[in-house]
Amino acid sequence: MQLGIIGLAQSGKTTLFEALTGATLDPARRGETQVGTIDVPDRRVNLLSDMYRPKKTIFAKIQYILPARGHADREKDAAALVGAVRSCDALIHVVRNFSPPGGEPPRPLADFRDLDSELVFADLVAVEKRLERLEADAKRGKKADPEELALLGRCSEILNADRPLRRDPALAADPKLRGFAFASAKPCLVVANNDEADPDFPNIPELSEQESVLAVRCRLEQELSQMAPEDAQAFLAEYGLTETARDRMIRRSYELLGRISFFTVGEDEVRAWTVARGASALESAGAVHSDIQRGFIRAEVLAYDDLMAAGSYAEAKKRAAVRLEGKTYEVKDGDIAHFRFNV
Ligand SMILES: Nc1nc2c(ncn2[C@@H]2O[C@H](COP(=O)(O)OP(=O)(O)OP(=O)(O)O)[C@@H](O)[C@H]2O)c(=O)[nH]1
Ligand SMILES: [Mg+2]
Repeated sequence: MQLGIIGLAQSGKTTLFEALTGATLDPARRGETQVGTIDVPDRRVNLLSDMYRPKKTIFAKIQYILPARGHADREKDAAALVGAVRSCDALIHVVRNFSPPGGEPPRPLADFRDLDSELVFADLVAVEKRLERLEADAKRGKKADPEELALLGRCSEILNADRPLRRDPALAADPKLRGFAFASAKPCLVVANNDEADPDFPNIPELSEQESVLAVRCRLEQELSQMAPEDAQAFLAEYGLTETARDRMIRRSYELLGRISFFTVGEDEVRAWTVARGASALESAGAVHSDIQRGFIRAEVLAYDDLMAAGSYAEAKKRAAVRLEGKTYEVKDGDIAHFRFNV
């Protein structure tokens, strides 16, 4: 899962990136594009690892991308930003909700709309370019795909009304539009960057199903990410927090993107994989390896809870908790899968 961090200047993007990844950026390089990869904590993986004692234990990963600090020119800046987050599955949009010393009071909703409009504008430019292209082709006798035309027309309508494409989830997820990688179509986690003293939810109404709002005290969380675990626990308690922003945001990202985890286990490796909720056994096999997908025969599936209740794979088998499933089986969160394949 790849998440892009965006936000207006001085909103706290770098601070959040550091809080999420635990990295401390060299001050001289703070303006450059940063990529940070973290393990997704999952107790089930730890317990599976205890059971199998594998050579390798591999957690699911999240990659955070922090685009380089932008141009002074706003339009160029937006274009660069959109380019930088093209490959991301979702966006984390940081809005300032703290007052810097001697600075302007925060205006989170207005800031959000401001940058969001830039995404909308960039997408609109892309849609219009494509429509012009199709029109030129049509003049030369090449017939356009009517379905693509209709989809682009619908996009153009929404974008022209200054609305992000994510407000129409079905359209935003249409496979025929995937190649455009529209920025405003990506699900968006809005992070209100609160002051240290302010745990409260900002005055940003939950925008839509595709925009999930979270209040995070980024500077505080950044300090927290640098601490030893014991100190961090005490610090969390002191600020009335039960969980770090990092963990909260991982959970929200999975929810927002509708992702689940399944596991592969063995003496060599215990590993967590992330797929879309609703993914079939065949698609999930593809997440592991394209050869396994190509040569897919069957999946041997056991629910994590059933394995733990039985105490061992062999015992789970005796209890008939291990099932053989075909290509179309919908993989569930916590499934342990052995793929049988032949290439
Ligand atoms: N009070 C307070 N200040 C913060 C918080 N988060 C960030 N800041 C301060 O705000 C300033 C900007 O933070 P950065 O993380 O550098 O923001 P940015 O969005 O990366 O900034 P640019 O890269 O310049 O666009 C820094 O001086 C931070 O220390 C916060 O939660 N509370
Ligand atoms: Mg920065």
